[in-house]
Amino acid sequence: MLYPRESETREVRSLDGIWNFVRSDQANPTQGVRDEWYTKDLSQSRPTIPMPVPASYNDITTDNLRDHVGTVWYDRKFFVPRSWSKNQRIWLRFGSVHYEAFVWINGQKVVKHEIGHLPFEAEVTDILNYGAENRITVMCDNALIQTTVPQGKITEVPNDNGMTIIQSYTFDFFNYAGIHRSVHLYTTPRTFIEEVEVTTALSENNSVGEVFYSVSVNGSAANEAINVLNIQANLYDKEGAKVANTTSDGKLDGCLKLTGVKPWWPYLMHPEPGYLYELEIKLLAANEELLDVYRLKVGLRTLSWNKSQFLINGKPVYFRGFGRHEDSDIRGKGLDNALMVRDFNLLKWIGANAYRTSHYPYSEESMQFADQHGIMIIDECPSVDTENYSQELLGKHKSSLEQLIHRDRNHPSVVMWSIANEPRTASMNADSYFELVANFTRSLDKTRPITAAIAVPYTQDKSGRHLDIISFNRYNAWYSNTGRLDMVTQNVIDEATAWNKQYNKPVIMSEYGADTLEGLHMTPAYVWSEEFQEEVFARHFKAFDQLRKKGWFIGEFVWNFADFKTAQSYTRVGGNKKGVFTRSRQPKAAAHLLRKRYFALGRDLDQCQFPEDLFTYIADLIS
Ligand code: BDP
Repeated sequence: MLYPRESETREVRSLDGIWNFVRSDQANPTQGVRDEWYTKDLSQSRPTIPMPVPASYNDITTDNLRDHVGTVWYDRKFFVPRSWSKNQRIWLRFGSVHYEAFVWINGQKVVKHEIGHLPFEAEVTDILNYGAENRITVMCDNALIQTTVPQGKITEVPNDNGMTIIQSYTFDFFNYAGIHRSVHLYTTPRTFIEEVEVTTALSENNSVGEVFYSVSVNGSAANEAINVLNIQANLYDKEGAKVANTTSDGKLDGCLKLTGVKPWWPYLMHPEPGYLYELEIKLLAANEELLDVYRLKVGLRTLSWNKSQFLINGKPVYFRGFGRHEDSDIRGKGLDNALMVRDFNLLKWIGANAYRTSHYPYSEESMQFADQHGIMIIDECPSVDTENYSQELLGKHKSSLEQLIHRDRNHPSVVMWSIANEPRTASMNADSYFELVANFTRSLDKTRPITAAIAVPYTQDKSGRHLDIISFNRYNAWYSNTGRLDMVTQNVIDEATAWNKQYNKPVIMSEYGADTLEGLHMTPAYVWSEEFQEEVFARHFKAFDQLRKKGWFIGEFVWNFADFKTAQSYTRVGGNKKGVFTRSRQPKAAAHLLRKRYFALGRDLDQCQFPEDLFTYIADLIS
C-alpha cells in the first residue's frame, strides 16, 4: 500500500484534528451498532467529548477512560470540494487504528480493519457528497483475545458494583488504543498506480547500480488495455538531476541503471549516510497521455548474510542500537512529529545505527525518517508473547506480516523482519507454527533476513532453525540473579555462544537492561539506581567485546530507548523504567556511557569521527 503523496495527478487532504468521541457502555459494547449511531451525528445519540486525532484516547481525559475495555466511537464532519467529483477516484486512508476499526461515511459502511499499527484504506468515490458536507464515523474496539495479534484475555469479574470486564495481557506495554495515526482523503485518477515495488542491486565495487521497479495498476482501463499502458521511470539524485530513465513498452516493470552511484549507508558507516534518490513513476496511456504520477524515495543498497555475518553493500555490519516503543506522555501511541524528530536527534547524538520496532510496526513517517537518516530498522510485526497456537492465530499473524511487508518493503532502512517477540517457542506446536510463519515471510521477501527475539532457554527453543539470524533477550542481574553484577559477563558470553553453537547462525543480543529511576543514586550500585544501570551496561559491554572477536556476534540492543507506560503492576513504578532516556526524552547517566561506547564502536569498526563533546575535559594528564 502506497503512502499518500501529492503529485500533479493526486491531491491529499488531512482529516486530523479534534473529533467527537463517545465511550460505549462496557457492558453493552454493540449497542451503538444495534442503534445505528453511525446514521446521524454521534451527539444525537450520546453526549460527546472532544478527542484529538491522531492520539491514543486513554490519557486524554481525567476519568477512567484509560482502562476502558471494548468499543469507543469517533465522528467528525468534513467538506469535499465540488472539483473532486470530476473524473477521479477518492480514497479514505487510516495510518492505523488500534485494535479493530469499523468505518462509515454518511451512514454507509466503508471499511473494517483488524490489527493495530498498520494502514488501511477504502474507496469512497461513490459515497461522498461533492460540494457538500460529509460525516465520518469510526468505531474502535481495543479488546484483545487469544486470536488477536497481539493476544490478550477478557474476563468478567465481580467488583464493588456487581460485575466488570477486565482486559489482561502478558506483554509489557500499555494497550493504548484509538486513531493512532493520521487520517487522509486522497484522490487518484480513474486508472492509477496502485503499488510500486522496488529492489536494488550494486556492482563494480558499489559504483554501478540497478533499480528494479514493478508497478501494479488499478482502474477500468487496466484490464482491457494493460498492454497499451506504459511506465516511464525517472531517477533523480539529491540535487534533482536526472541520473537514469527508461520507458517500458507495454510492461509494468523495468530496470534503471546508473553509474557513479551513491549507495545508501547506515549512520556513521559512511560520511554521507542515508543517501536517497527520487524515483518518479509515470503511467502513460498508449497515446502518451499522462494518467498518473507517483514519486518515492529510493536508497541503493544490497543486503547479504551468511552463517556468521550480516553485510550491507558488502561490508559487515555491527548493530548498536535499541529496542524502543512508540510511547509518550498524554498522546500514548499517537503519532507526534515533535517526538519523532527529538528521538532521531537522540539516536544520532548517542551514536546508534539501528533499532527494532518492538513490538509492532511504527509509523510510516518514522520509516521515511529512518531512510533519510541512515538508521537501520529491524521491522517487527505485532506478535508478542505468542502462545496458544491456533489456525486462526496463524492466519492473523501471517496477515500482519503481509500487511507490514507490503507497507515497508521499499524502505532501504528496513534490513530485517522480526516475526515475533518472545514467542513461547518451547511448546511443541511452536516448531511447525514458526516454520509456516518464516516460510510465509520469505515467500513475500527474499531480500531480507528473518529473525525473532527469543527469550526461552536455547535448550528448549523450537523456532531458531527457521530463522536466518538469532536474536535473544536476557536480563542478567535483573530478572535472573537480581543485583548480581558479578554474574553478567560470563553468562552473556556463554548464552550467546550456546545459541551460535546450536544453530550456526549470526547472533544478536536484542534486549538487556535494568529498570532505573532517574535521580536515584546509590554506591555501591543497587537495583533501580543510575549507578546500577551503568554497571549492568558496562558488564554487558565486556561480554560483547569478547563475543565480537568470535566473528558471529553481530549486534547489541539495549532495552529500552526511553521509559514507557505499562499495565499496572507492583514491579512497575509508573511504567517500565529501563529507558536510557526518561519518558520526556532526557538522558539518564547511562546515556552518556552508552554514547561513549557506540561512538567507540563506530570509530573502531567504521572509522567514524568522535563528536567534540564526547569526552569531558578532566586534566592534562588524560587524553
Ligand atoms: C522483555 C520483553 C519487553 C519487556 C522487558 C522488560 O520483550 O517487552 O518490556 O522484557 O521486562 O521480556 O523490561
